[in-house]
Amino acid sequence: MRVFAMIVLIILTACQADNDETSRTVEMYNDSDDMIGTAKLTEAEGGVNVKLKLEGLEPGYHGIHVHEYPKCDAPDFKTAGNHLNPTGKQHGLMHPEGAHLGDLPNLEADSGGLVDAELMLPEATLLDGKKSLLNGEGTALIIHEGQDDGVSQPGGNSGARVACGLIAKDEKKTSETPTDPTNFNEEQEK
Ligand SMILES: [Cu+2]
Repeated sequence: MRVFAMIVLIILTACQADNDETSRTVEMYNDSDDMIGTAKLTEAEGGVNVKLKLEGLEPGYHGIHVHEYPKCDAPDFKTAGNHLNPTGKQHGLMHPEGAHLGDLPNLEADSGGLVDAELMLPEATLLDGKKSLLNGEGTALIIHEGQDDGVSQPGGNSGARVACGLIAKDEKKTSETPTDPTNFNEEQEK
Protein backbone atom coordinates (compact mmCIF):
# COMPACT_ATOMS: atom_id res chain seq x y z
CA MET A 1 0.00 0.00 0.00
CA ARG A 2 2.74 2.41 0.94
CA VAL A 3 4.46 1.89 -2.40
CA PHE A 4 1.20 2.64 -4.19
CA ALA A 5 0.78 5.91 -2.24
CA MET A 6 4.32 6.93 -3.14
CA ILE A 7 3.73 6.27 -6.84
CA VAL A 8 0.57 8.43 -6.75
CA LEU A 9 2.54 11.19 -5.05
CA ILE A 10 5.29 11.03 -7.67
CA ILE A 11 2.74 11.21 -10.51
CA LEU A 12 0.95 14.16 -8.89
CA THR A 13 4.25 15.98 -8.42
CA ALA A 14 5.24 15.37 -12.04
CA CYS A 15 1.96 16.79 -13.35
CA GLN A 16 2.10 20.24 -11.74
CA ALA A 17 1.69 23.09 -14.19
CA ASP A 18 4.13 26.00 -14.46
CA ASN A 19 7.64 26.53 -13.12
CA ASP A 20 7.91 23.06 -11.66
CA GLU A 21 10.84 20.74 -12.26
CA THR A 22 9.97 20.07 -15.89
CA SER A 23 8.95 23.48 -17.17
CA ARG A 24 9.60 27.14 -16.48
CA THR A 25 8.98 30.46 -18.17
CA VAL A 26 11.97 32.79 -18.45
CA GLU A 27 11.30 36.54 -18.81
CA MET A 28 13.65 38.19 -21.30
CA TYR A 29 14.84 41.79 -20.82
CA ASN A 30 16.68 44.12 -23.19
CA ASP A 31 19.63 46.36 -22.33
CA SER A 32 17.24 49.08 -21.04
CA ASP A 33 15.72 46.53 -18.63
CA ASP A 34 12.44 46.42 -20.57
CA MET A 35 10.78 43.03 -20.89
CA ILE A 36 10.70 41.95 -24.54
CA GLY A 37 9.04 38.55 -24.19
CA THR A 38 9.48 35.07 -22.82
CA ALA A 39 11.30 31.81 -23.34
CA LYS A 40 9.40 28.76 -22.17
CA LEU A 41 11.70 25.93 -21.20
CA THR A 42 10.28 22.42 -21.11
CA GLU A 43 11.98 19.15 -20.27
CA ALA A 44 11.59 16.98 -23.37
CA GLU A 45 12.82 13.65 -24.62
CA GLY A 46 16.53 14.16 -25.25
CA GLY A 47 16.92 17.71 -24.00
CA VAL A 48 15.25 20.97 -23.14
CA ASN A 49 12.81 22.57 -25.55
CA VAL A 50 13.00 26.40 -25.73
CA LYS A 51 9.92 28.22 -27.07
CA LEU A 52 10.60 31.91 -27.68
CA LYS A 53 8.12 34.73 -28.18
CA LEU A 54 9.92 38.07 -28.42
CA GLU A 55 9.55 41.55 -29.85
CA GLY A 56 11.77 44.57 -30.40
CA LEU A 57 14.85 42.81 -31.77
CA GLU A 58 16.76 44.00 -34.82
CA PRO A 59 15.51 42.08 -37.89
CA GLY A 60 17.79 39.20 -38.91
CA TYR A 61 19.77 36.46 -37.19
CA HIS A 62 20.91 36.53 -33.58
CA GLY A 63 23.17 34.22 -31.63
CA ILE A 64 21.52 32.80 -28.51
CA HIS A 65 23.15 30.77 -25.74
CA VAL A 66 22.75 29.66 -22.16
CA HIS A 67 25.42 31.44 -20.11
CA GLU A 68 26.84 30.23 -16.82
CA TYR A 69 25.49 32.61 -14.12
CA PRO A 70 21.93 33.73 -13.31
CA LYS A 71 22.83 37.44 -13.36
CA CYS A 72 21.41 39.81 -15.98
CA ASP A 73 22.91 43.21 -15.15
CA ALA A 74 22.07 45.66 -17.96
CA PRO A 75 23.28 47.09 -20.23
CA ASP A 76 26.05 44.64 -21.20
CA PHE A 77 24.94 41.51 -19.27
CA LYS A 78 28.60 40.58 -18.70
CA THR A 79 27.57 39.35 -15.25
CA ALA A 80 26.10 36.24 -16.90
CA GLY A 81 29.65 35.02 -17.56
CA ASN A 82 30.70 32.72 -20.40
CA HIS A 83 28.69 30.04 -22.13
CA LEU A 84 27.47 27.14 -20.01
CA ASN A 85 30.06 24.46 -20.78
CA PRO A 86 30.27 21.81 -18.03
CA THR A 87 31.85 19.24 -20.36
CA GLY A 88 34.79 21.40 -21.51
CA LYS A 89 33.97 21.49 -25.24
CA GLN A 90 34.66 24.13 -27.89
CA HIS A 91 32.01 26.64 -28.92
CA GLY A 92 29.84 26.13 -31.96
CA LEU A 93 27.27 23.75 -33.37
CA MET A 94 29.50 23.38 -36.45
CA HIS A 95 32.77 23.01 -34.52
CA PRO A 96 34.25 19.47 -34.71
CA GLU A 97 35.08 19.63 -30.98
CA GLY A 98 31.82 21.32 -30.05
CA ALA A 99 29.51 22.22 -28.76
CA HIS A 100 28.96 23.99 -25.47
CA LEU A 101 25.98 22.64 -23.56
CA GLY A 102 24.47 26.15 -23.83
CA ASP A 103 24.89 26.50 -27.61
CA LEU A 104 21.71 26.98 -29.63
CA PRO A 105 20.95 27.54 -33.32
CA ASN A 106 20.55 31.18 -34.38
CA LEU A 107 17.27 32.98 -33.78
CA GLU A 108 15.66 34.87 -36.63
CA ALA A 109 13.70 38.06 -36.00
CA ASP A 110 11.32 39.06 -38.80
CA SER A 111 11.20 42.47 -40.49
CA GLY A 112 9.11 43.78 -37.58
CA GLY A 113 11.58 42.51 -34.99
CA LEU A 114 9.35 39.66 -33.84
CA VAL A 115 10.47 36.15 -32.94
CA ASP A 116 8.23 33.10 -32.67
CA ALA A 117 10.60 30.16 -32.57
CA GLU A 118 11.21 26.78 -31.05
CA LEU A 119 14.78 25.63 -30.40
CA MET A 120 16.32 22.63 -28.67
CA LEU A 121 19.17 22.22 -26.18
CA PRO A 122 19.84 18.59 -27.07
CA GLU A 123 21.96 17.57 -24.07
CA ALA A 124 20.59 19.77 -21.32
CA THR A 125 18.11 19.05 -18.54
CA LEU A 126 16.09 21.02 -16.00
CA LEU A 127 16.44 18.14 -13.55
CA ASP A 128 19.50 17.33 -11.46
CA GLY A 129 22.83 16.35 -12.96
CA LYS A 130 26.01 17.66 -14.51
CA LYS A 131 24.10 18.92 -17.55
CA SER A 132 21.40 20.72 -15.60
CA LEU A 133 20.56 24.35 -16.44
CA LEU A 134 19.81 24.80 -12.74
CA ASN A 135 23.10 23.70 -11.20
CA GLY A 136 24.25 26.05 -8.45
CA GLU A 137 22.02 29.11 -8.52
CA GLY A 138 21.09 28.56 -12.16
CA THR A 139 22.07 30.09 -15.52
CA ALA A 140 20.98 32.84 -17.95
CA LEU A 141 19.64 32.87 -21.50
CA ILE A 142 21.38 35.53 -23.61
CA ILE A 143 20.58 36.90 -27.06
CA HIS A 144 23.33 38.60 -29.06
CA GLU A 145 23.35 41.49 -31.48
CA GLY A 146 24.64 39.47 -34.44
CA GLN A 147 24.65 36.01 -35.93
CA ASP A 148 26.62 33.15 -34.34
CA ASP A 149 28.96 31.73 -37.03
CA GLY A 150 28.94 28.35 -35.28
CA VAL A 151 32.74 27.93 -35.08
CA SER A 152 34.61 31.03 -33.77
CA GLN A 153 35.83 30.98 -30.17
CA PRO A 154 34.58 31.75 -27.63
CA GLY A 155 31.15 33.00 -28.75
CA GLY A 156 30.72 32.56 -32.51
CA ASN A 157 31.57 36.22 -33.15
CA SER A 158 27.98 37.15 -32.37
CA GLY A 159 28.70 40.57 -30.88
CA ALA A 160 27.20 42.41 -27.93
CA ARG A 161 24.65 40.89 -25.59
CA VAL A 162 21.27 42.55 -26.26
CA ALA A 163 18.83 40.57 -24.11
CA CYS A 164 19.01 38.39 -21.01
CA GLY A 165 16.71 36.21 -18.93
CA LEU A 166 17.26 34.34 -15.68
CA ILE A 167 17.02 30.56 -15.56
CA ALA A 168 17.16 30.56 -11.79
CA LYS A 169 15.98 28.14 -9.14
CA ASP A 170 14.18 30.80 -7.11
CA GLU A 171 13.47 33.61 -9.55
CA LYS A 172 10.36 34.49 -7.52
CA LYS A 173 12.31 35.04 -4.32
CA THR A 174 14.48 37.73 -5.87
CA SER A 175 11.60 39.73 -7.37
CA GLU A 176 9.16 39.62 -4.46
CA THR A 177 9.64 41.67 -1.31
CA PRO A 178 6.58 40.93 0.83
CA THR A 179 7.74 42.87 3.90
CA ASP A 180 9.63 46.12 4.27
CA PRO A 181 12.94 45.16 5.88
CA THR A 182 13.44 48.71 7.25
CA ASN A 183 10.23 48.51 9.30
CA PHE A 184 11.21 45.14 10.55
CA ASN A 185 14.55 46.44 11.82
CA GLU A 186 12.92 49.34 13.66
CA GLU A 187 10.51 46.95 15.33
CA GLN A 188 13.40 44.80 16.45
CA GLU A 189 15.26 47.68 18.05
CA LYS A 190 12.39 48.73 20.36
CU1 LIG B 1 26.12 34.08 -25.72
